[in-house]
Amino acid sequence: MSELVRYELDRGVAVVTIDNPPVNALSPGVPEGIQTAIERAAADAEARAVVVIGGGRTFIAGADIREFGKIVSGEKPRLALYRFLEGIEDCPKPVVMAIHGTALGGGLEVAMAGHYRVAVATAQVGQPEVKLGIIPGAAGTQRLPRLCGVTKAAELCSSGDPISALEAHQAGIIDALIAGDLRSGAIDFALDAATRPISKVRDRHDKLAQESLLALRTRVSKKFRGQTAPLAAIDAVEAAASLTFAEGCAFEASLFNDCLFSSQSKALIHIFFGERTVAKIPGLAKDAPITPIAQAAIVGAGTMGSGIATCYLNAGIPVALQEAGQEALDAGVARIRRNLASAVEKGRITAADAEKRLALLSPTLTYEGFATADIIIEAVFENLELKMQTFAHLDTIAKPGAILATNTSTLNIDAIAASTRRPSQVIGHHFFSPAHVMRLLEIVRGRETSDSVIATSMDLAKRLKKVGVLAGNCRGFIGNRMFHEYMSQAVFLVEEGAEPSFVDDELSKWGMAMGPLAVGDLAGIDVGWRIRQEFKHLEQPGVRYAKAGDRLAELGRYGQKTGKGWYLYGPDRKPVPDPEVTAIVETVAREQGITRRAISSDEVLERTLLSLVNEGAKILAEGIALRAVDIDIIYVNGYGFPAWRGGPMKWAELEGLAAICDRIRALGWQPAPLLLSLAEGSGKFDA
Ligand code: HSC
Repeated sequence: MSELVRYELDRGVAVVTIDNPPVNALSPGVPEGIQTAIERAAADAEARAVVVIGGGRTFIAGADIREFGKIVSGEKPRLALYRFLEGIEDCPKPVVMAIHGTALGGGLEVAMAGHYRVAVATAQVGQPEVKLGIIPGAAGTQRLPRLCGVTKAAELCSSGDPISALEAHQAGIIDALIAGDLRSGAIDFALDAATRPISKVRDRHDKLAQESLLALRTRVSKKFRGQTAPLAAIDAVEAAASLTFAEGCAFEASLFNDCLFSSQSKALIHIFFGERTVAKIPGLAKDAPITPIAQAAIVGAGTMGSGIATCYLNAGIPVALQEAGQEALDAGVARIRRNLASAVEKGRITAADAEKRLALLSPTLTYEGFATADIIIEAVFENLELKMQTFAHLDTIAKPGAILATNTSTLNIDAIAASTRRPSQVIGHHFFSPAHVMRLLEIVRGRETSDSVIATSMDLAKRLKKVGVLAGNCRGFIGNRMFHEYMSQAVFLVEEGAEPSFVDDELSKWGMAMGPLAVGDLAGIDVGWRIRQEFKHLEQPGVRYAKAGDRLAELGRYGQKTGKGWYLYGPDRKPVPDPEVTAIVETVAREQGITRRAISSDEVLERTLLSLVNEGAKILAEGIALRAVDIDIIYVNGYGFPAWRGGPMKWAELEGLAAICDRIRALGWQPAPLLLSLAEGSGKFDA
């Protein structure tokens, strides 16, 4: 027997245990091990039935995704996989799949090849392949509709979202829920099943009626704009109703192949592993102690402060929230209440949960509760002098060992740290607005930040349900330094003749969650304007600066909050193009001697996207980002960059770095030296 799969007899049942930590993926050796065990059980006179169960924390989490990159042709491995699953189904003794943790992707496909599935109530099942840019590739699109019907199967395969064991039981995917010990319950179930005839899922037809999937297709096209796998998953499931099982599998196989070899799947797999890679910090002392965070305090109850407070409350961490004036403090508390109420409305938490969380909040005008806090987060106005004063004060009240974090989005962490006597305890925690919604936390290390403070921050990010990415200290760090270049190009394009809505539409058609100018209106044009004032002394003669945004801010057009910015906004907050903006921009262009002209869609995409890539490469070369994937994870989670394009750096790599350098030159710019050297070498950022 393989080391990855164990075989033992228990009360006359062959128990086959998969033991491939951490998640029992179907790595090489696992399918072979299961197959051998099933054959042994079939021949074992003492075994009346078989139970297949996962060792450790889960059933099978799917195919081994790391293996996908090695596949050059999908044919051979998949055919072997189909035969392996049919081998389970052809076992003359009942095979019961006992599920705990997750049965995902290939894991659920293995489970469906069994004659029965039982699960503990906490288990989850699903076909998440579309999240990796592929579709189920081991007959999942053909067996699932045979268990739960075409519509439900198409929903599961196209959304990629898992469902609870309870829902799977109601849908017919799971035959029984086991209370108490899973292994023992599954053996009881198997002994009972041994008294009944066996039926194979692939032979079932009773749930295979043709159903209209039009509404689902429309929903999926909208939700997964630009992606091919979700619609391909629907096609494959739909085919189950009209084709034989073997024909359906062949159809699935051809769609699976198209998806597997697409750049969308490469991009999404890169993001899957990237989200796990960013948690690993090379060079950080392995034994760096993680400070237990039991209590937090926040300075500033504005939009950011109250959003950050909501995150901490959601994680069950008590928060002292300070503001200088009663009115502002009350407004902050009201915002937190609204955030929690909205989670209740959406059914994410109960009203009782919301009250419990709110009870953890202590609003204060006097820094009460700060002296005992394990972490203090500063979320005051984006002004260096103010932040330095705030930190100097926090230094006098925080307990020794407390972490002092700043939510600055651009300012110098070292300057802020220098205003305290404990620069090693100071770090940037750059949250993205709305802070309780956006998944990204950019963690900015200063020159003297200790390993322990970094390790604690990375750990805390997970507790707050964020993706924490470590960045070095420079103006704007990773995210906003790149965004500055991107936004500047968007504004230049408008100054040169493009309508704001044209720039935004082209980028959102390309896949960005929102266009940059609409983002500016959402975040507040005044924010960027104030930051530019802060850095005005650094402006150089002969270098072009985006002026039109400043002009809008000077006219009080701050964006959504004032009802007008790059667009006009009514109560529905939908952006409406405003001829006044065109007139303002024309004036700004005239003042700068710019002759306005027609701008093509290509030019919009090239200038905005390549500005991101070129600046990203500089950031990488300077060591501000640890790896290219850190930049990608920041852009996908904080800036609405489409995950299926892999983030700006992976996108550039998939386009070909040599071609990217040529395209940058064609714009009259200099490619970053790192891009040039990689283009001549491996063509890959992580080589
Ligand atoms: C699939 O199954 C396709 C099928 O249709 C078969 C197709 C046939 C193809 C034939 C060839 C032609 N593989 O997330 P965590 C690693 S597609 C490899 O921190 P958690 C992960 O990288 C697959 N590695 O744990 C991490 O490694 P690290 C469908 C995998 O408890 C470690 O395990 N399945 C892996 O928070 C721990 O992971 C999925 O998409 C995998 N499948 O969450 C499920 N899964 O420590 C993907 C995990 O070195 N996985 N790893 O960083 C998950 O959603 C989550 O990992 C779990 C656990 C919910 C399972």
